[in-house]
Amino acid sequence: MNILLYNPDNEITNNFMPHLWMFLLKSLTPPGHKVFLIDGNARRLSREELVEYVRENHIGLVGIGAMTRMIRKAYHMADALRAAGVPVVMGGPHVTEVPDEPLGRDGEPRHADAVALGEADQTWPAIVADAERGTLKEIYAPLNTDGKEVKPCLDDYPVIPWDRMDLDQFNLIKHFPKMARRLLSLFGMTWQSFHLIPIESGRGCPYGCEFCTVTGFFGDSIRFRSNESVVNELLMLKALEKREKGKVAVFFIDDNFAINARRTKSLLREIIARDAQVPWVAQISMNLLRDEELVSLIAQSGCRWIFMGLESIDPENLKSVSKGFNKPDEYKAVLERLARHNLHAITSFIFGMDNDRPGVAARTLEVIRSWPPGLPVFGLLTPYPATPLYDRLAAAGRLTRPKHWLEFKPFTMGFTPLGISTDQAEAEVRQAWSSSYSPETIASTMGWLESRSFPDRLIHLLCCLAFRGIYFPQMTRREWAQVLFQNRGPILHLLAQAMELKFKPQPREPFSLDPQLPVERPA
Ligand code: B12
Ligand code: SF4
Repeated sequence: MNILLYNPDNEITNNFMPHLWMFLLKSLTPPGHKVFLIDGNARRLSREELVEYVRENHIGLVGIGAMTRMIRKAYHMADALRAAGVPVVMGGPHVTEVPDEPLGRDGEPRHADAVALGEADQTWPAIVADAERGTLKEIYAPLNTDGKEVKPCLDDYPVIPWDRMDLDQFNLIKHFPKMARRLLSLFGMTWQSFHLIPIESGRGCPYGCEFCTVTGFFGDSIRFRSNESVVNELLMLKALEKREKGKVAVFFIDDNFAINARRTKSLLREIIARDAQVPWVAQISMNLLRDEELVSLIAQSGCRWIFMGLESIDPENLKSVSKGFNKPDEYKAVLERLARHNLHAITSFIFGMDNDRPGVAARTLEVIRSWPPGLPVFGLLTPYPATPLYDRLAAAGRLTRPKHWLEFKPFTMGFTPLGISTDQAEAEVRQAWSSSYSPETIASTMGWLESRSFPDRLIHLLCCLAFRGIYFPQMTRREWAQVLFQNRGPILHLLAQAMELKFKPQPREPFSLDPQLPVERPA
């Protein structure tokens, strides 16, 4: 049977990384089937185009995965496929939390023939077998004989054959502006491809932050893959980049990559010992980054960016969402430690929490300005279905759009905050993005990074320009041209330095762990 796994686009931005679930399920598909992958973020298809693709390739089953944010689009596409007579199975966090919705058991139209609840590593082969026989059930759940949910153990994690997958649709080099490619080539970075590959080294997070889907979905007991299997995957990717004359970076998508510091350190030591370093990014809670040895190993093993959910600078807010383990007093020291190790921080903030008042953006920005510059991102507190936050707000009658996902609007509140109006909360987010990615801020950040290596600065500038696009639509050439023009100062400065370096060859700055790197931002 031919199977299509499809991930819809989010209708707003281009995603920069493929979704792991598709590659994982493809690897777990029993032999004898052919699996096609389409990520709508990389390859936008209309309903008609998708149906046409399915017809042309004689697809017998379509699997659709989606977060809450993309579910409206997922239903829209599923409806067209089902109307064309192709069975659709849906999986992922959203349909797991509200399975009645895709199955039309809530009185609304049905969108899926079957739903895979929770982690589908074990149920997927059964789904494929039933679909082939034409006996799809409505619900597939990973239950044992006592009817209890079983979380897959990651000891026997499959080998994902990245080196044999068609990754062309995820080649990011295609999105690099020509000027950036020319600049990179001046430094011998004549990459034919650039891929950001998702790898999981473990699943689960015990912290149970109120707004988060993860603890409920993956559970609070953490499961890890063996070091060997993770390192082998990295080595496979290194071989791939050599073969393709390209570049690979890795996103360890674990929810909390250092949740067990002892295990993380042993993995990082093995990465270093087996020379499996590639540039990588991971999500790590700030409380785990107090450990100097851990941060040093993180840097030595290839990490370049760490994503931290700082959420708020107000301890009361953090307590109100069960995230009191974040200590705002410590943020600066942690961020300075990362900067000393040449690690870039992606800091995430949420506005609209119960203790937020008008002016929260200005207050947060002032604090951010006292830190080494990073890549801040801002969002609004969003009640995702089945989270404790959703239940609390629903019980208090505070949800203004209880099914906000069916009328998805980015950066729009779905409930009434206590100390700030919804309009004001949305304006605060706008202000935070405008200020953090203004040409002035980007120029000042680049000034601060002046002592870093040229490639490091170039990549940071590209990240700033790309991150800006999370809030401000940047999908057309015209929009990109505007952004490049607005930021011509630091771009031309880098270009001039590139020329100077090219024509007056100098020893390249080594990757530095020098603890004397500046961590104070210039006034
Ligand atoms: C990586 C990641 C991202 C990446 C992008 C996604 C990508 N390209 O991989 C980035 C960083 C960009 C991102 C952004 C966001 N993310 Co995110 N992200 C994740 C993360 C950490 C890992 C996803 C992953 O690969 N997991 C591992 C795979 C194996 O698990 P899985 O996807 O759930 O798949 C399994 C099952 O669900 C099932 N399954 C999944 N799909 C399908 C389909 C079929 C047909 C079947 C049968 C089974 C099946 O089988 C798989 C194997 O068991 C998850 C948390 C998590 N641990 O999953 C959050 C998570 C998915 N993100 C979340 C959110 C909220 C967001 C944002 C909206 C955050 C924000 N405010 O901006 C944005 C939106 C992004 C967008 N494009 O619009 C939430 C989603 C909650 C929800 N109810 O939808 C999660 C769960 C985290 C959380 N804190 O709650 N994210
Ligand atoms: S630490 Fe992160 S992954 Fe864990 S529960 Fe909190 S928000 Fe979710």
